[in-house]
Amino acid sequence: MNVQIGLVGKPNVGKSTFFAAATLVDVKIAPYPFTTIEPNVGIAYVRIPCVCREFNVKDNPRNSMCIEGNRFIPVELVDIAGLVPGAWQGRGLGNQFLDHVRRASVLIHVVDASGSTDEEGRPVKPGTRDPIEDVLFLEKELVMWMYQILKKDWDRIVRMVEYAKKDLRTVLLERLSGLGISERELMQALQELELDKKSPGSWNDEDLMRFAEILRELSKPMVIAANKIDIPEAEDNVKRMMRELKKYKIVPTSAEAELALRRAAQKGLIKYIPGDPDFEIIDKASLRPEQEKALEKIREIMRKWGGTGVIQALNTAVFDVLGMVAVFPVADEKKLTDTEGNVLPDVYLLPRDSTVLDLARKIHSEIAEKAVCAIDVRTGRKLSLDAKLQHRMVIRIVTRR
Ligand SMILES: Nc1nc2c(ncn2[C@@H]2O[C@H](COP(=O)(O)OP(=O)(O)OP(=O)(O)O)[C@@H](O)[C@H]2O)c(=O)[nH]1
Ligand SMILES: [Mg+2]
Repeated sequence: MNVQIGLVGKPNVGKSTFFAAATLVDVKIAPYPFTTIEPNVGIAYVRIPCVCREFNVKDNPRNSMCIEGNRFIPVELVDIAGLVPGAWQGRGLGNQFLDHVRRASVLIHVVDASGSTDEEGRPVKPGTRDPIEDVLFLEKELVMWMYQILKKDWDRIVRMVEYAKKDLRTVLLERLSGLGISERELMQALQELELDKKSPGSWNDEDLMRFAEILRELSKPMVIAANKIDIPEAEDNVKRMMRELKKYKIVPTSAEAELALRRAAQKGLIKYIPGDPDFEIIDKASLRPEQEKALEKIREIMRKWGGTGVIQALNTAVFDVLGMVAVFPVADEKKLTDTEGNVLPDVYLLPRDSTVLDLARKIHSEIAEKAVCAIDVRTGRKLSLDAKLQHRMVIRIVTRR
């Protein structure tokens, strides 16, 4: 698995609740700050329409799941400790926190949209805290963190480039490799700011700060989960966030509702496919009145917002923000099977702009060595090894013997 999604945010906003709902791993959830200290790591799923219905086959998935024509693809989810202002200087669980951010390819910033927690996560009356402040603060923490990593070493970087005549890109890439920044991202950042034309000795603080800002955007792209939408005060805040924070994708969520639904479904009380806009009560007689009331309240929230938003937030992170594609490789393009006869067994998530050859490499190095071309199974068309993959393609890789 190559996608790691990090859940970040100040304490007490619902990160662990989101994590528990998405993974069904039992973790500690409590109404006070710093409940989570060690990060929780688990498997969550993104959801796409499976191709089984379109091809009219009954599939037997191996690396994913298919529920009534919806394919659920595993991704790694990490629930990180809460972040408080000044973390980049080591406040709170600062350094530990940032260490876990390093590994994530995309972040879901869980925000308390109801405004019922202050800047450090202590409970306050709903509507008191402006969640937009929380978004801006986290952004600043991440930028300052990157800025400080660069700043600390800048004199050395200058010496290496100007006296030891090393290439700026190579030196920066090495310095930033721990942050998961690729060469392409680095080049893009340098070009956008026209810093590639400037010698590092002449960069001023403002250059360094803008550079850190762009690196943040490129290397740790972010989705905002505007959480706690079940609290009435959240509604106006969510609307305002959508108006004022155009730079981010904002997904309204109720992690608590999703967790309740998944648990009820696990117990067989309801039928709910994660990500659906609604659910069905299976056995009304076995529900206690307060359970039924709680479920009906959740239904109202879902009607209003189109669902609980948890799967939507994960999907937005993987497909919209990272731009990944999900591809179904098969060995037999007529039967849509692998070599063992499993129908549509696997689906792979690949980064934006991946090619047929990238897919082959991902399946097996031997397949990549022997690959000559591929078939787009939907159209029957031949694809070269450098052809770009598209989302929901079914592909047969043709190999020489
Ligand atoms: N109303 C409402 N409450 C929620 C929601 N999600 C989480 N909560 C509550 O918010 C409180 C904090 O939840 P946690 O999941 O522990 O928060 P956290 O962000 O992991 O907190 P730390 O680990 O301390 O950083 C708990 O009382 C949850 O029940 C939600 O969608 N709606
Ligand atoms: Mg937590």
